[in-house]
Amino acid sequence: MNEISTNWEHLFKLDPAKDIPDEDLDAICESGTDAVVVGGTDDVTLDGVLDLLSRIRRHPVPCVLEISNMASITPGFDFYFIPMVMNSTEKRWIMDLHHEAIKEYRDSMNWDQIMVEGYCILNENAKAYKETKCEMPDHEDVVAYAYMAEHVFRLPVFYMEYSGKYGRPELVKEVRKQLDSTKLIYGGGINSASRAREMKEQADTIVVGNLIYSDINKALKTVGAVKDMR
Ligand code: 1GP
Repeated sequence: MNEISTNWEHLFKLDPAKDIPDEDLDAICESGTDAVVVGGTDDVTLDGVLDLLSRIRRHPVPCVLEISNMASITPGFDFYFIPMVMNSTEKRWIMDLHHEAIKEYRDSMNWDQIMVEGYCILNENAKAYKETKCEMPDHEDVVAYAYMAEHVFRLPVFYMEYSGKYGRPELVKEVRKQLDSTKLIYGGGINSASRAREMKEQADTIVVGNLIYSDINKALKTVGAVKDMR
């Protein structure tokens, strides 16, 4: 396991399809977050990714590309996260796209920079849920996916993705209990410092996305909320 998955507590996720003023982007990068992730579902283009990359690069914060499609893959990021959507009903989102990418990029892949994420998408209204043709797991299913992420696939990370919706802390807690070496990332619906703290009590890492665009000041406060827990 590498530094990526062991130490990070707070991540901001920027969507390349959304506009963000320089002032807000600078504040995000200088907030004390552990890394800024670039990732989205709809309209993720190479131009959009490169624009964010060049602006984030003015700051020392680590910069991660969460790969959503082949067309927007580019060198220049510190790390690359590759989602493997465990509750997708289509093999394409679990293995085939990855297979295609390996054939194309194998010679230039540096595995010290790459992390495969066992994704479990838990909001049926999320674009990513629909796009990847997910089915909704019940609690027992989620716990079993987490167990598989660690013991079957030996993934460094299991990501409970509620994108746009706040999840159930009790379920996150239950999932966390399954995991030993695999780290737990939680993302979705964190719209306040107290929610950030509540989910960080259960998960190793929390991700804040939409709040950056709806209320930048509240988004910035989630960093301190998490870091003050130590
Ligand atoms: C999305 O998990 C992240 O991929 C964060 O979710 O946008 O709801 O904060 P929100």
